Amino acid sequence: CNASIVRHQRRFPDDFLFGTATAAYQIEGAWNEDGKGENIWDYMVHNTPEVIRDQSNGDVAADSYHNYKRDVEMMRELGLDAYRFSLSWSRILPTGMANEVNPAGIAFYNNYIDEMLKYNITPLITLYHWDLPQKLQELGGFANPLISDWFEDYARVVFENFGDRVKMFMTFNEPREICFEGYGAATKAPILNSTAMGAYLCAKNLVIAHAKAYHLYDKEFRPVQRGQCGIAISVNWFGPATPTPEDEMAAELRRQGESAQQGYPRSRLPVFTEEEKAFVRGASDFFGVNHYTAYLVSATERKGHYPVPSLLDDVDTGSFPDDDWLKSASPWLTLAPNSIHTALTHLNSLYNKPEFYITENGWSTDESEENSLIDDDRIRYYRASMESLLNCLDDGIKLKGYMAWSLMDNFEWMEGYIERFGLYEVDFSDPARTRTPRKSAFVYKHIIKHRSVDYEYEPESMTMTID
Ligand code: PNW
Repeated sequence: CNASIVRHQRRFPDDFLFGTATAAYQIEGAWNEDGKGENIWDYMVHNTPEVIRDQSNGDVAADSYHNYKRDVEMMRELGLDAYRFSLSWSRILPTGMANEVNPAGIAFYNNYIDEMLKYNITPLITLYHWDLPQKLQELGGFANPLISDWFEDYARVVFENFGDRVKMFMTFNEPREICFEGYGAATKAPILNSTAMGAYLCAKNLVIAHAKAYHLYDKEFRPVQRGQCGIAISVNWFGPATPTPEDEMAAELRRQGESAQQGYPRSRLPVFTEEEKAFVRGASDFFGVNHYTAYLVSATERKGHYPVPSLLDDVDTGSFPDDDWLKSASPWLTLAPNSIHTALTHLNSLYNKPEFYITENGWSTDESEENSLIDDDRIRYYRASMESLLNCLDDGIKLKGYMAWSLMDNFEWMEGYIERFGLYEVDFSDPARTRTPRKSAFVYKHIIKHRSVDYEYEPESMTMTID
C-alpha cells in the first residue's frame, strides 16, 4: 500500500467536554446597568485608571450583557459541548450581602443559561472570578474571616436560582492569583500590596469560604440537583533548570511555598485547626486546572528582586522559560512542551487520582498585529495542548474536559485590550462589538468535530457556519 496514513490518529472520547471559558468582568460590560452594584474592578479602573496598561476598563468590554445571543451563536458555530463562564456577584447581590437580590441579574443569567441549553451546550459556572462587591472590600474583603459566611450566602442564592439546570459549579477561579496578586502584590484589584501578610491571610479565608460553599452544595443541594461542585486552580509547571539536587529542591519549593519567621512572633502562614483541616479535606468533586505554561526553576540563577517579606521572597528561587520556547504577547506565557501532561501526572499522584478538567488554557497575541485573524502561533499552541491532553488520556488520567481561554477577546485585566486571547476577535472600537472568527476558531471546531487533531487541516474560507 502507499501508506498515506502513517500516523495512528489518537481520538478524544465522545463524552469528553470541549468548551471555552470567559469571566464576567472581562466580557459583560453593563457595569452599572439594571441594578448591578459596584465591584473592586469597577472601583479600581474608575479611581486609578493609570494602573491599566492602556487606561481602558471593562465598563463595556465585549458587551456580552447585550450580546449574549451572539455569544451562544458562536458556541454553536464552534460546536462546543460546554461553556464555562462566571457570575458577577454584585450583579446578583448589589451590596454583596444576600438580603437584597437583584431580579434583573438573575434574569440575565437565566437567559444566558437557557439559551445554551436550547442548543445542548452544558453550562459550567464559576461563582467568583475576581470581581468582589466593593462594599465587601470596604469591610476587608478576603482579609476578613467573615468572607466565608458572605460567600456561602451568595452561593446559596446561586444554587437556588441556577442549580436546577446547571450541574457543574466552581467556587473560585485561581485562589493563588486572587490572594497573591490582589492582596500580596499590586498586580490585580484591590491592589493591597500587603506583601508580608495579605496573600496568606486571604488564602486561608478563601479556602474556608470554598469549603463552606462546597458543604452547602453537598448537604442541601446535591441530593436534589445531583450536580458537582469544585474549584479552578492555576497550575503551571515548575521543573528544575538543571538535574541537580539544588534545582530539584528549588522547583519543589516553588511549587509548594514556605514562610520564614523573619522576626514575627509566629509564622506568617495562618494555621488551620484540626477541625478546619477536616472540613477542607476532600471538599471538591473534581480538580479544575487552569494551565498555561511552564518555567525552569533554579536555586541560584536569575532570581528576581522581591519585597522582604513576601511570598516570592519566602520561596526565593529563580524561574524563567527556556529560551527555545515559542513566545506569546504575554511576558509570562510561552509554549512549553507537553506541560499539561507533566503537571497532571504530578497532581494525579499527589492527590490520589481525582477527576480533572482543564478549566483554562490559551494563547495571547498582540492587538497591533497586522492580520490578527491569521493566528498560526495560537493554532500551534492549541494543537500542542491537544497532544498533551491525549498523553494524559493514554496514561489513564481521569481527564474529563478542556476549556479553551477564551471564546473571544476580552478585558485582559491590567493589560487592558492589548493582549488578546480570543478564538474570536472582538472589535472594541465598534459600538456593536462585532465578533469575527480567527483561523484558530476553525481549527478548534475541526478538532471538536473529529475528536482528533489533523495537522493538514486548513479552513477553506474564513466564513463560519453552524453545522
Ligand atoms: C487567567 N500564570 O489567569 C485568568 O483566569 C483569566 O481571567 C485571564 O484572562 C487569563 O488567565 C489570561 O491571562 C492567569 O501565573 C493567572 O501563569 C496566572 C497565570 C496564568 C493565568
